[in-house]
Amino acid sequence: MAIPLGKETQVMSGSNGLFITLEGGEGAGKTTHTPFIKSLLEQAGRTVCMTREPGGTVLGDAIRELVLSHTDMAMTADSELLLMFAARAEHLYQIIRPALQRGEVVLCDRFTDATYAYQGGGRGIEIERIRVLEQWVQGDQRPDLTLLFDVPVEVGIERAKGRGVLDRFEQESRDFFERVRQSYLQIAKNDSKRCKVIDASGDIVSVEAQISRLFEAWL
Ligand code: Z5A
Repeated sequence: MAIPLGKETQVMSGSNGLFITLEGGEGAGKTTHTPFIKSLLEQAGRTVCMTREPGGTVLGDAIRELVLSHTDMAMTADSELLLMFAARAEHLYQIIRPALQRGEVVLCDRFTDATYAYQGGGRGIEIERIRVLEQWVQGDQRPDLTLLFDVPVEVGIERAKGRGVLDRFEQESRDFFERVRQSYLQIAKNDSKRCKVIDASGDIVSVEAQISRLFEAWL
């Protein structure tokens, strides 16, 4: 059954900008490489709007705090899923679609692929249920390009360890993160035109070299 688009989705759809998302498991290096990607885009003459999920708006940041920091609060997988999409609906309405309509490049640290990987692969929610929400909240809006930073789970966990207190996701098991990784790789396989895998297991220079090559071809 086709879902009628919400008022905000209808009003704001259509844009001239570029929507780029960064994805990957724990400690894969998205945050580390964001300034480098931003500088490549700016050298190409583009204005970049940097943002992240969950977050990017007052509501999104409040949801981020709820789902990440409150490690002792009971939360079903469905509640977590719905909160991710509530944050996304606001993010699309307030930040992403307006920036795209101004012709900017939106560089977003995580988006709906993270929902498929974490709530789908990690928590085990059926993909079809996630698809319904994706269509509801986004309409036809999808990223133009996704960089998937891929590292073996052990490497990612080891890198992330040095950061002190663990959030709700960081407290998950190795198996959880393996399912997340495999979900991401499956997404990239199914949608290889949009989703480019970066081997992020090497040092920072080697990861930057891959990113540069990719953007040379892509831009
Ligand atoms: N989540 C979800 O479940 N569903 C959703 O729909 C969405 C999100 C949108 C957000 O957490 C959490 O929300 C996320 C999924 C969930 N949870 N997890 N896990 P976040 O934004 O706080 O965390 P993150 O996105 O996972 O960030 P991260 O763990 O920090 O990963 P990263 O940004 O990819 O890593 P990094 O900070 O760039 O690097 C980690 C460390 O490794 C750092 O010390 C670096 O200096 C080092 N590093 C990075 N690259 C290298 C290389 N190449 N060599 C050596 N060392 C490196």
